[in-house]
Amino acid sequence: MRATRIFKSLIPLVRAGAMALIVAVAGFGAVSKALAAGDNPYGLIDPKVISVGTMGDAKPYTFTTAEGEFSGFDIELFRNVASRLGFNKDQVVFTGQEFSALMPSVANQRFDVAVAAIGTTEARKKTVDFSDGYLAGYLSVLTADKAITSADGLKGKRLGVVQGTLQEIYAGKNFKETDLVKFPDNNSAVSALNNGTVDAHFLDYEAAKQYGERYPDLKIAINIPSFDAPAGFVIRKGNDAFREALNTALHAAMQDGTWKTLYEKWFPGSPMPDQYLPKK
Ligand code: SNW
Repeated sequence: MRATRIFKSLIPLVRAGAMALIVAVAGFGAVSKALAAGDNPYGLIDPKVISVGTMGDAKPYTFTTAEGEFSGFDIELFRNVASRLGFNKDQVVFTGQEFSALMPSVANQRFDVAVAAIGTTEARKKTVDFSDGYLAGYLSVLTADKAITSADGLKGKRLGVVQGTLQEIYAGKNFKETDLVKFPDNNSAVSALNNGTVDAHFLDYEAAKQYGERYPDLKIAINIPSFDAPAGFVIRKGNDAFREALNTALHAAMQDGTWKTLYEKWFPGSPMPDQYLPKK
């Protein structure tokens, strides 16, 4: 009897507490208002922030600056897209991870999205979903060895690949009699290349170009087209509202010239593909 009475007397208190919480949270703006309404339209881990998995050593796509900030084409494009969904700079949180962990981490809800020049393939679509494409280019072999000018030249050589990349898959299928050496990230592979542990490293074209500028002995020797696997934002399977919102914002960023501006900033001198430019 007594317990019930105490319990009942607590109900208004609990109600008041909940109301106070909702009123407090509602003060933080549009995103938080949706939260107060119990709303999470994009199915985010935390409705107030977009949690993004990325890489620290894939410059100029994505990398960490000396100040420890994430930067690069993919990062700036994603920030711009997120701002169109109402998420400002502080509401987009980037975390660096090994490439091979990115897609599993999205599938396991550690991140809402992965952004790191991740190519769209049927195999990957079995575990995660992709936004529309925003970048298409080459897979490139970087080396100081002048004997390497074609797949043939890789025979008997040691070639670095980052685990889980399209480069790993392509090399395994197409570079016969080449020793593949798997690395967790680009920096460790390029260190191995510079100290002679491997003869070449296989990575994305713009990142290869960047390492070539940093270490002038290293040249791009082979380019493999990867236009059938354009990079997209990777999201959890079935998170359609988020995917559609990202696509709408992405197309707006292409249409108003934002994409072009970022492309010219981060990939100067590279040919400009017209499929992502404003349509008349
Ligand atoms: O398939 C290409 C795409 O055409 C564009 O050139 C950007 O890079 C790719 O998406 C391939 N990127 C690799 C992959 O998806 C490696 C990504 C990385 O190192 N961050 O496996």
